[in-house]
Amino acid sequence: ATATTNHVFRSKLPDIPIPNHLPLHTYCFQNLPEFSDRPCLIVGSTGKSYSFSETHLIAQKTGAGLSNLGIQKGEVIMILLQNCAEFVFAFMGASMIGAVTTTANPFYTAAEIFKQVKAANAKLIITQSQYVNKLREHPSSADGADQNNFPKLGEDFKVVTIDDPPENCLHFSALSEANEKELPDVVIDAEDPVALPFSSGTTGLPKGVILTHKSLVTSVAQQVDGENPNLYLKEDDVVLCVLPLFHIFSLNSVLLCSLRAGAGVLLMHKFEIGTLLELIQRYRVSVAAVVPPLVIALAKNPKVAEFDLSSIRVVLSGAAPLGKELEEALKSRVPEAVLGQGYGMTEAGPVLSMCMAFAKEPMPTKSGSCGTVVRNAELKVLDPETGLSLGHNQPGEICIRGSQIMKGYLNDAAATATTVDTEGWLHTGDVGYVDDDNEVFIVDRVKELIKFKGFQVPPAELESLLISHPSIADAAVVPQKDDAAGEVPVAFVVRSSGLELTEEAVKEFIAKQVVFYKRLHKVHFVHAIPKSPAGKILRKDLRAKLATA
Ligand code: AYL
Repeated sequence: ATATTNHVFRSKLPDIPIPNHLPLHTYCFQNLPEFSDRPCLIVGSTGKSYSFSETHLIAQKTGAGLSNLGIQKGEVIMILLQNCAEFVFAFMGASMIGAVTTTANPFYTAAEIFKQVKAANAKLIITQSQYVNKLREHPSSADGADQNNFPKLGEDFKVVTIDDPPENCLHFSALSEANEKELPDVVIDAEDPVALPFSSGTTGLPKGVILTHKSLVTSVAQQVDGENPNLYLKEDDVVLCVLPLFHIFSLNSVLLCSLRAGAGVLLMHKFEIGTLLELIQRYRVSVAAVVPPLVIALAKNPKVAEFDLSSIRVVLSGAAPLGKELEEALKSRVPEAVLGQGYGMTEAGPVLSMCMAFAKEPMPTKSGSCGTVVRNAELKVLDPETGLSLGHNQPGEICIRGSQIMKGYLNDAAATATTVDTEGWLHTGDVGYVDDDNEVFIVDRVKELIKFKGFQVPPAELESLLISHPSIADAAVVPQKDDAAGEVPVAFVVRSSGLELTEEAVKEFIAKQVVFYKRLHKVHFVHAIPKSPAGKILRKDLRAKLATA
């Protein structure tokens, strides 16, 4: 290894002019005249499709409708939906009136939803009737929250459903059938927020991540713009959208990139292997964005052999590490396709690196690599000891700088300051290195975050719930490796009195309050949680304990 240097890594592709002065919707629909009649959205479950011009028009109507319902520039709406066309109309429509969209998982419990509604100050929620009950029942105050402190349906926020509206709710047609001529004439600054996904980042509870028009335009351009785009999407591509749009991977790299490039988006509201294979075959899906658990299904499920997947030319895996053996196993199933990874983090806008084999003029890549840093950005690898940036092949904390990264966390200057330093570098909490060919390899994570099938499980959230239990004195939650999910959360718990509290009771207590993927898979009772003199949980020690158990 060479001595420490101040090394900055760049893309192998030249920088390009990026029109990041434009609002996101203007940028995404900028090339629309070239493909206005081509299919833009295809709804897998019904076969209904919307052309680019139809999608653009309904988004405008939806923007006008949001405005008619009182949503103003800078205000937040929440989309609480599985993948569907309405998701797209609402997100783009909100952008058109300068409003901000926060997205959440419709499987969240009432408590999880309310925390986000409150933190984001959402004025309107777009959902499905089956989830409305969760918006009425005020979550139990397990974390000591005051019942009167919760926003109320009808008073603090309106609810719109995409199906038959329950009492006090409106139907989505109130938005999508508004007169597009009533779209208000708002002036949008590139630095205005447009999306507010929630992420726990390197530490603590989920926080609102402010992504501006400039961030998202830059990120999309880094992927699909230029004479030699890093992620080459064309008009005749059909891009699989089975990963949830409420997560930034799918929202950015699937939806926004396809809109910009003129590719069709095949929407699937949930993952089911049979339906997925059938739709891939029927619509001749050419680009598939996946997460490692989906790669497992495609590589191992015997049903795969019964379908024609020869249309797939690109498989993009992201959001969690993809093992080499798994990559090889998938290769044998789709031999014509190029397989590679994207590496992202919500706060990074989100894409840091992308496989160069996806470029219009592809370059060879190695199995296991997460791609090369995107163009118009700088990446460095920090030595945790010296704070200096490292050269090739030396692992350290990955940092990224560029116009795509978040503006900051919502109402949390302290967390923003620990994540983005004064020179503009975003510290990811991921450990990785850049090899001699400038390919990025992620080898570890120094942040708390647990990833279950690519979904975030913030330990601090589970720890605060655990500590709220009357019989628990202290607790820590760490990841445990798992073949199917990548990682699962397991807890170390100190009982406050006696030995009555059982593992089952602890698991049950958590399961009632959180979405399925945050459930504890194991509880270890201990006498004390190992902590540093400053009181920080020594997570490494606990993880090591699990590894040797
Ligand atoms: P968040 N390999 C290993 N770890 C990964 C990878 C990868 N390819 N991608 C993401 N991670 C981990 O905010 C890493 O620890 O965003 C990172 O800090 O939910 C964390 O997940 C961030 O989790 C793309 C490709 C977006 C990927 C993404 C990832 C968004 C996940 C767009 O094109």
